[in-house]
Amino acid sequence: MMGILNVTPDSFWDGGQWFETQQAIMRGHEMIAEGADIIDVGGESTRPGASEVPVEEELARVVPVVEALAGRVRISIDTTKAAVADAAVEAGASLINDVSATLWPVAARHGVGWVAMHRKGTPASMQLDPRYDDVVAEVSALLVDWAARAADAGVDDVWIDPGIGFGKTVDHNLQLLAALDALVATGIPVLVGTSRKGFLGVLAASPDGTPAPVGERLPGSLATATWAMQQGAAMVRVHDVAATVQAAVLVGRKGADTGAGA
Ligand code: HH2
Repeated sequence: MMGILNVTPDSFWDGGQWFETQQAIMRGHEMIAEGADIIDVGGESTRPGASEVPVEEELARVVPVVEALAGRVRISIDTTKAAVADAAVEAGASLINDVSATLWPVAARHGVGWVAMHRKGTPASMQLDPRYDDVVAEVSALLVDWAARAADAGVDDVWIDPGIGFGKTVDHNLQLLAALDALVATGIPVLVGTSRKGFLGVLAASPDGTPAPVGERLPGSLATATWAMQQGAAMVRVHDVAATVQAAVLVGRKGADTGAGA
């Protein structure tokens, strides 16, 4: 389980909650206690329409948090900037979570892991009118190609992620989730992030068509995380670690600590 820690003022769900360094570190410890295996520290929102954060600002947000939590749990750095990835690895991160799928040379240079996520377009444009002939085939082919490039460059620990919500309609997201087994069948560990995303709001809209607000998307988040785990995803990226751990235990994807030797 990967716990999301956005040290940002504007992330679509936890934006502003952990923007202050000490608050972020506290939340990191809390997620470790709840059962997170990896904490994914991010200093720039990737939500549709988000504006870019200057590198110095992003460094100031994430580096102290990575430093404080590394050693307690595995840390991934959610960034698209090589300089931020460099500094976060120096501070103790061992996985680069890269929604731009461009930073494998950085991972190779440091000998750390790399997550290749698929997205179409940039946060400014990606949700305007995304189109694919065959979303599952196109996304899978690109991910496998990127993973091969990274492996050739010497990255041993490569993950692939279909990038739910990144340049995809509701239907594209559902097609990708339905076909997760095809990604899993590549043999490359699959990471899936659906947590509280917009398509869950659309699917849980009220009778008048108003999408469920982000605060009411936990049921969909748990249902899709559970589905992903059952399809063989190696990791789910979630805001709600404690609740998702409960779901994972129920489907046998996380050891239950019952105290009764069960
Ligand atoms: N989703 C988000 C950010 N990073 N990384 C991976 N590998 N997969 C994802 O699905 C993914 C990701 C968006 O979610 P969040 O970090 O909660 O929001 P924001 O980008 O607004 O900070």
